[in-house]
Amino acid sequence: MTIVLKLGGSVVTEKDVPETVDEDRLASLAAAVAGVDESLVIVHGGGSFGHHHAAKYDVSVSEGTADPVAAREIHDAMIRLNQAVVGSLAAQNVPALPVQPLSMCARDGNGALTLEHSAIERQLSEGFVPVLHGDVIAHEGEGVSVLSGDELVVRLANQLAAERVGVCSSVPGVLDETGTVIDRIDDGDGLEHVLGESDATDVSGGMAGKVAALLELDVPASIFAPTAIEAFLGGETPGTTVGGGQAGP
Ligand code: IP8
Repeated sequence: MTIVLKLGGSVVTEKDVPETVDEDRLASLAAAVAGVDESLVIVHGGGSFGHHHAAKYDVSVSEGTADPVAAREIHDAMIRLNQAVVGSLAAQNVPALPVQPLSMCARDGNGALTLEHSAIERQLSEGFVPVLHGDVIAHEGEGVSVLSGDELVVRLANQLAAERVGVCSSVPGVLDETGTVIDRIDDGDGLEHVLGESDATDVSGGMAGKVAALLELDVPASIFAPTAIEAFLGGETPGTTVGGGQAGP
């Protein structure tokens, strides 16, 4: 079985403090991941690394920049966070390898994403845990634009035919108007209350962007808080289950 797990940027960093890793949180997530026997792909978001730099240059998933200085600044910040995530996993003896989306993904002029996944497939079959991240990628007519970790999760899960998808977030799921976790979301209708702005600087669309991206999955995804990671990795479906058509629990 293949599992794709996203570690949200607001989970692994202090999202309001530029370039600050939440070391304790990351270590506890890495310890949970160390117990997994299945094929596992990890994707992490930008948190206080990518988003601040992207916002500085007005770069988002749709608005690009042709400035190589800006592109490198955003990418390099994500590399620093990726090194911290891979380092924390390695400290728990997880066979983690860093993988850079900038080198394997691109968008065409309509925004359609291509991802060359053969190296990831080979890394998995050799027993490694590829660790990818939100990034900047070449975008036809735009220079580079942001690739969110959620887009990456969806594309990887569909192309690798992953059986399970988990998104570890700073909230226990998608919340309704009363703050209660919504059990299941099958489409975007009636979800205006979750389509608001993210609290901190977020160039990928916050929870709205996350739900919209996850609705493109072939299998259901669970959105859950860090406290539920062991339950998810143990086969449960904590938090909110999004998308996946009829294949849900
Ligand atoms: O936090 C965004 O990834 P996300 C990555 O998953 C950058 O939306 C470069 C801002």
